Amino acid sequence: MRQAGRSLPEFRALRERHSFFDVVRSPELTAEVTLQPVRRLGVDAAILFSDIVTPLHAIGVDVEMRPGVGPVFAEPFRSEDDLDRLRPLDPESDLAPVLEAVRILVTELDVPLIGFAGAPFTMAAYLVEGGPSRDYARTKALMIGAPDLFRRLLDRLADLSLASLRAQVEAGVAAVQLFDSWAGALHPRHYADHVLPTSARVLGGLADLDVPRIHFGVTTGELLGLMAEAGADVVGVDWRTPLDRGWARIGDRAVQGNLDPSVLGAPWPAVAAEADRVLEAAGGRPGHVFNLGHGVLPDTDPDTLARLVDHVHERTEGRA
Ligand code: 1CP
Repeated sequence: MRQAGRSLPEFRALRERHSFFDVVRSPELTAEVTLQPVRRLGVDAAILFSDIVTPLHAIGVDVEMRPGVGPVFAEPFRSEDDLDRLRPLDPESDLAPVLEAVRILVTELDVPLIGFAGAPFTMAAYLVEGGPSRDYARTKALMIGAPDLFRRLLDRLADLSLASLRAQVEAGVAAVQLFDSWAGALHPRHYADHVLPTSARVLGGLADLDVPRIHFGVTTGELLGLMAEAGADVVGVDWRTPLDRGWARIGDRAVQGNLDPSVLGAPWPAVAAEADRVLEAAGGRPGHVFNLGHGVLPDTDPDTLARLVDHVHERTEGRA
């Protein structure tokens, strides 16, 4: 239930007083907004409040969080010279407030805390496009036209993600999620050749830490087998792929998903029926993490979210 906070009045009230990065730079505010959805909804885990561009912001890349849009970069990535702007991350100093927030949260939460980072491709897409995009045309043109430079860009971003995730685990998060949200824009061959190896390096670089690693992207139905090969313990499935079909592609790993966030706008009986269909597709097999197929939409009624959590708990009671 990522971005559950967006639907909560208490989150909106706080965001009226503080900018996005003001929250991220304050351990107390980060802890507060991370706790808000947990208090209201009764979910089984919390996700740290931050963003996939936080490590870039922390090393001095000029990025603004534009309301209703997302991350916008003042100087998009264009050439080899721009690699120099991506200096290595020193988590203990660059991410000090984030790590302090994790330390506060693990003492306050009675559910596990999930840390996260952006996967190299999705971060590269923001840097190259300069912000959100529909088609990722510049990113793909760079990938195909200058594969060596593209690989060097992804390698730098992989170093950032890996350093950030390792530091989050050391500070106390119980699981990590690697968001390759926009990988679904790629042809499977392009994903396999240009993207999978660097994502696999990030996931492999966490293997010694003994925390579950979740790997997620949107519109990835055709890529699920390859994403599983990248080495995570849990692979997320968005709602466009039936969960059982996605699971067959993923194989012998856990899955997370995959209720369409839009159904939460329907009357309750329809929401419950849709949630039941997801549970039926999982068939009671161990290793299903019930979740939405993507983030909570801002207009979602928080009471519907709370009711959904209760409903899934009732239906799965007694299961591991
Ligand atoms: O306060 C605000 O400005 C509201 C919007 C918002 C929020 C709440 C953004 C801008 N980021 C976040 C926090 C955030 N981002 C979390 C924290 C946990 C939570 O609130 O639930 C997480 C896990 C993310 C991760 C993230 N940011 C992803 C990966 C997950 C996914 O949804 O696929 C992506 C792609 C982003 C980029 C981003 N940041 C914000 C927006 C609106 C976007 C998407 C822009 C786009 O459409 O390209």
